[in-house]
Amino acid sequence: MPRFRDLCHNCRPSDAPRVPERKLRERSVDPAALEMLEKAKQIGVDTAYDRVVAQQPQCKFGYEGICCRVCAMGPCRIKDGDGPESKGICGANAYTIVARNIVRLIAAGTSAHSDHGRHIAKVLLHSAEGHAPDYKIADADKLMSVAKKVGLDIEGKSIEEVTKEVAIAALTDFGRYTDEPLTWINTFITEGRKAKFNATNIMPSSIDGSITGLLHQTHIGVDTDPVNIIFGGLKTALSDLNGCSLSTDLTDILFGTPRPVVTEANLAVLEKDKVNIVVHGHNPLLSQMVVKAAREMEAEAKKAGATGIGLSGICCTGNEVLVREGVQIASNFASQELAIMTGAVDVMVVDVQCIMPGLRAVSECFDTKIVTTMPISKIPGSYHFAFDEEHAVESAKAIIRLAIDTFKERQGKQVDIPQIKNKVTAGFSMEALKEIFGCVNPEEPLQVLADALDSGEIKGIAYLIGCNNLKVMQDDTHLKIAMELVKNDVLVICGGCSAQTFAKYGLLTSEAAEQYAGEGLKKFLNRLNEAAGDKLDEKLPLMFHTGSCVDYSRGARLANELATLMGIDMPKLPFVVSAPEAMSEKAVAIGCYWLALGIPVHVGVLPPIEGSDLVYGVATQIASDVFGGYFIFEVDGNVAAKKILNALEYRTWKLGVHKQTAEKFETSLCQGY
Ligand code: XCC
Ligand code: SF4
Repeated sequence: MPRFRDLCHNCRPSDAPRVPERKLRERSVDPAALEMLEKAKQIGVDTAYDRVVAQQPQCKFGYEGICCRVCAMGPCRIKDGDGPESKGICGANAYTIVARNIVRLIAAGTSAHSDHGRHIAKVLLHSAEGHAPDYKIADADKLMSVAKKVGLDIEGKSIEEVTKEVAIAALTDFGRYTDEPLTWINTFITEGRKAKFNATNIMPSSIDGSITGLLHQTHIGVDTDPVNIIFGGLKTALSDLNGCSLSTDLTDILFGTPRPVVTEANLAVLEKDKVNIVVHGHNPLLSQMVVKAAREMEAEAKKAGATGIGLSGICCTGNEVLVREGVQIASNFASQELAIMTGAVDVMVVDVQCIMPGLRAVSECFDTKIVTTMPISKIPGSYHFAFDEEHAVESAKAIIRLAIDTFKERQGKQVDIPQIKNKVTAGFSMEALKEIFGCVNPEEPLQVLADALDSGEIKGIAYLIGCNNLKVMQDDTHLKIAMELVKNDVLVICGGCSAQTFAKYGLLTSEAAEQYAGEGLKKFLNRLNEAAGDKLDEKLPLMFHTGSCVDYSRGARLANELATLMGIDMPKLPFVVSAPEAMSEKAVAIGCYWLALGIPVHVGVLPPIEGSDLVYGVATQIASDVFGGYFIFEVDGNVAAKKILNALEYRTWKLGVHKQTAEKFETSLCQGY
C-alpha cells in the first residue's frame, strides 16, 4: 500500500474551487440560516454573507502568505522571477515570509487559548482564597485526580489548600523560567512523544515564554531558516495544547465534568414569548453565572409577561454551557448575526473570541442588546457589564434584568423564528466516555476502543473540529465528511462549531446512529448501549460531542492514553483530525499541535502557505517523517473524506503488519512510522 494514495505524490488539493460560487450570497446549507438570509435581504441588512461576496476576489499575495508586514519598510509582496522582485526589501525569501506569517498565527492563537486558561486559573485561585465567593468547587474528585496527576502531595490537605496548589501549578506553566517541561501536557502525552519533543527541542517550559520567543524569532532580521521557524511554531503550538488542557481541567473542577445531556439546537430554540438570552464567545466564567441566575429569576421574567427565560448559546461559550448544563444551541459561528435577525434575541452576552464586530450593526435594527463583559473585548455602542469575580452572580442578574426590560420593549414587534431545531445528546468528556466504555470493561475502559480497532469493527477514530469559514458553504463540508466517515465505520468525536453543525442537523442522536452508521460502527455503539443499560438516559448518538475548542484537549488526552494502552506511539494510532472550515488563528495552533502529536490533520480551507513550495512540502510531507503527523489540505468534502479514510486505512494496515511481524519473530512492536 503506498504511503499516500495521492498518485501524483505532490499532496496538493484537488482543483475544486477555493471559494466556490464567489458571487453567491446564500453561502449555507442550514435551512434556518437561509430563511434569515432572505429576511435580511428583504429589509436591507448586511451580514457576513454579503461582506464575503463584497470581498471577492481576495488578495492573492495575502492568500498565499507572501505579503510581509513584519516591518515598516513593507508591505513587501513576493513576485515570480529571480530578480529583486522575488524578495522582500530586507532580502527575505518567500519561504521565510510564509513560515513567519504562519507561525505568527500560532502565536496569536496560543495567546487566545492560554489567556482564557489563565483567567480560569486565577478565578480558581481566588475562589480558594475567598475572593470569588460565587465560584465553588463543583467536582472535587476531578480536583483530586488533577492534583495527583500534576504531582502534588494532597495527603491531609483541605479542598481549599489543594485548589490553591492546583491553580498555582497551572499559573506556573505560564511563566516558568527554568527548563522543566510544561506540567500539563507532560502528564498525558506518550513516552514516545516526550522523547520526540525533547529530541527536536520543541518541548516548551513556559507558555508565555514560547509565545514571546516566537515573536522575537520572527522579528525582522532574526530567523531566516523556514524549518527552524516552523519548529519554533510547533513549540508554541504545544504550549497551546497545554493552555487548553489546563483550562479544560480547571473548568471541570469549577463547573463540573461533562456527562451526557439532552437538549436541542438551531434557531427554533428561541421562543417569541420567552426572555431570550444568547451567550456567545468562549470563556464560561460569566455565562455559567448567567445560567445559574436565570434559573433563580424565572419568576421575575414571568412577572414581566414572559413564559420564562430562554437560554441558548453560540460558538464555544455555547458549547461550554451545553456540555455541562444542557443549554440549547442557537447556531454556530457563521450565522451569529442571523440569530439576531429573528428579532427575538433580547440580550446577547459576549465574552472573548469569534464575536463578529458586525453583530452591533445588525442589533441596531432590532431591540437586541449586545452586552460585552471582558475588559479586552468591547464593542462601541453596546452595553458593557464588566466581569467582576467578586460579584459574579450579581453581574449576571443585572444582565438578566436588562434582558427582561428588553423583552417588555419588544412586545408587539415582529419576530420571525425559523421553525427548525433538532434534538442533541452531548457532553462526552473523557471521564464520561470512560464510564461508558467501563460498562464493557471496568478494569481497562479504553481497551474497548483498542479491541474494536484491532478487530476492524471500527476503522479508525476521526476528530471533527473547528470553525465555520464563509469562503465555503456554511456546514456543507462538515456534513459531507462526517456522513462518509460514519458510513465507513469510523468512530467520530467532535467539538467546536463543527459539533454545533452536527447538533443543528440532528446528527448527535441515537436515531442518526441507527440511520447513518455503518454496520461495524452500529455494532460497536449497540454493544456500549447494551452494557451501559439504564446508566444512559438516552442511547448513544452517532457522534460524540466533547465540548468547546479548548476542550479538544479531551480528544488529545484520549488519543494519547489509547496509544499508551496499545503499546504504540501516536504516529501509529488510526486517528485523524479534520477541520473542514478552519478559520481562526487558534485553529492554526490546534492543527499544529495535532501534527506534532503525530496525527494527520485535514484542513478544508487553504491557509496562507502556498507561496512557498518548501513550507508547503514541510507541512504536508516532511513533517510526517519527523513527527508522524502531517497536513492534508483539501477543499472538496467528498475528496477530503476519501483522503481521510486512506490515511486511516494506511495506519491500520501498517499497525497490523507490524503487529504480525512482532508476533511471528517474537520481537517488540516496531515503533517506526
Ligand atoms: Fe470560533 Fe470556538 Fe472556530 Fe467556532 S470553532 S469559530 S474558533 S467558536 Ni472552536
Ligand atoms: Fe519587507 Fe523584510 Fe520588512 Fe518583511 S521584514 S516587510 S520582507 S523588509
